[in-house]
Amino acid sequence: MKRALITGITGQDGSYLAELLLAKGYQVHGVIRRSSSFNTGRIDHLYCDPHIAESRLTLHYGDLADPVQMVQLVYELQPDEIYHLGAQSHVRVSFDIPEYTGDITGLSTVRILDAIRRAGLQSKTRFYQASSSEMFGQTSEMPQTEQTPFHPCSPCACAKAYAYWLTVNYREAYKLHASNGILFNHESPRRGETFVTRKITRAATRVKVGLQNSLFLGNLDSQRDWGFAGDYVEAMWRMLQQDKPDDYVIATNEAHSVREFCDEAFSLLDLDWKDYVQHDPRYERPSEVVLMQGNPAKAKRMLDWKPRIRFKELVSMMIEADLKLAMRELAAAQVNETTPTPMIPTPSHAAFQQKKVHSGILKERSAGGSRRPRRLQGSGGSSKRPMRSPGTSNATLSNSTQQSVTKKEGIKP
Ligand code: NDP
Ligand code: GDR
Repeated sequence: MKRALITGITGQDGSYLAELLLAKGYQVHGVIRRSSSFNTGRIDHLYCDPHIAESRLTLHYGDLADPVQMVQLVYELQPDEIYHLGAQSHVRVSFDIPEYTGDITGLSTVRILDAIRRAGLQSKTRFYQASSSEMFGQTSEMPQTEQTPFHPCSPCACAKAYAYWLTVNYREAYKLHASNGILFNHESPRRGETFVTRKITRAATRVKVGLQNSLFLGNLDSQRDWGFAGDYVEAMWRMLQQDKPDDYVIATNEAHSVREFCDEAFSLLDLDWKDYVQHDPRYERPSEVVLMQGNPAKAKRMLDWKPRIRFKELVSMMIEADLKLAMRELAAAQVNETTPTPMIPTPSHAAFQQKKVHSGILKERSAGGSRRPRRLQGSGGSSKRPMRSPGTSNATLSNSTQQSVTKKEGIKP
């Protein structure tokens, strides 16, 4: 039975990859961070009681900042394959914590590569590095291929470029089977909620059920090549099954703007995104990657890989999943209606207050009236409205609820 070690197993890609490897009969080991709140939501469905003999998923506490523990884990497990997915992966946040990002996203790669070498596993352990299209940055070449020069333009992208070259270096210097997957943006219902696609699908569906009335975004003009995470982890696995290690672009070769994503997502719910989306410059980056589009021809030729899910299907899949989630949140908020109002509103209470503001929309829809949301009286609200102002306003919420909503928007990257 093959043994794989996944860093970042609790993330979007880690969860899909763990599913894939377990389905292929692997014994899977994952590194998780100790956290004061639960951080295993994406893999809970895969986890079995370790006392059960046939359990093939084992989790180990660890941190990519701790080289001693990583070396020990590699030495003890002697894995056949290591998928290094763990990272501080948020580009906007990397401008706030550049040094930490360099440590976790960049240096962690050399820690693991060197652990393989020092454990004498060069000829046994195959290594996958989660490289990124972000490394191309401000390139003028379109679409980008494995030959396109890098011009990273964020601390996250610079750290990824360092890790990319270390992977190439260990391959050349020590003959490690080490490959870079240069993956373009890939999304899913499991995508973190502060990345733009999930932020949009969460907001659109919450608007639909009356739990939210606005969405603050940064640059709507940037374009990304968005694929489905489930397809992309298949490519990772295929890279490590090749006789020779190499580097591959994984993409759909199709680019869409954030604006198009908003349009597609809100339209699926019969909503006009322009009624709800507002601009907030805090979500812009000091330097932006304007357009990313990748040509996966090499992956198709060498790995027999191609994306199965395209843009519209991806948006639809995410909207469908988030609508179910929003309905559950609404039901939970309705249960809370019978409990006394707390002095300091909890998120679910704040959401419920908003839902009450929006109850007019739900009534209108269920009565078969206009599909456009009814505008409420008493607008005033935010002064930051360079785009079209939304149909409803926080001014109708209680002061404390309004503060909690504003704070939440303010801290989300
Ligand atoms: P996520 O942000 O969803 O997951 C990141 C994972 O890394 C989480 O499991 C997180 O743990 C873990 N992690 C973060 N810091 C540490 C640390 N100090 N020690 C141990 N673990 C840590 O990323 P994705 O799943 O989307 O992406 C996976 C990888 O692929 C990342 O390296 C990303 O940069 C790269 N990539 C992703 C692309 C995409 O579009 N998704 C495109 C190109 C590359 P926790 O859950 O506790 O936070
Ligand atoms: P990205 O993804 O930076 O490409 O990094 P993200 O979804 O964060 O941004 C995509 C584009 O949308 C614009 N944008 C916003 N982004 C966020 N997060 N929030 C907003 O409110 C918002 N408004 C507009 C951004 O400016 C950007 O142009 C992802 C990560 O998974 C990286 O780890 C990975 O390396 C790259 O994809 C490939």
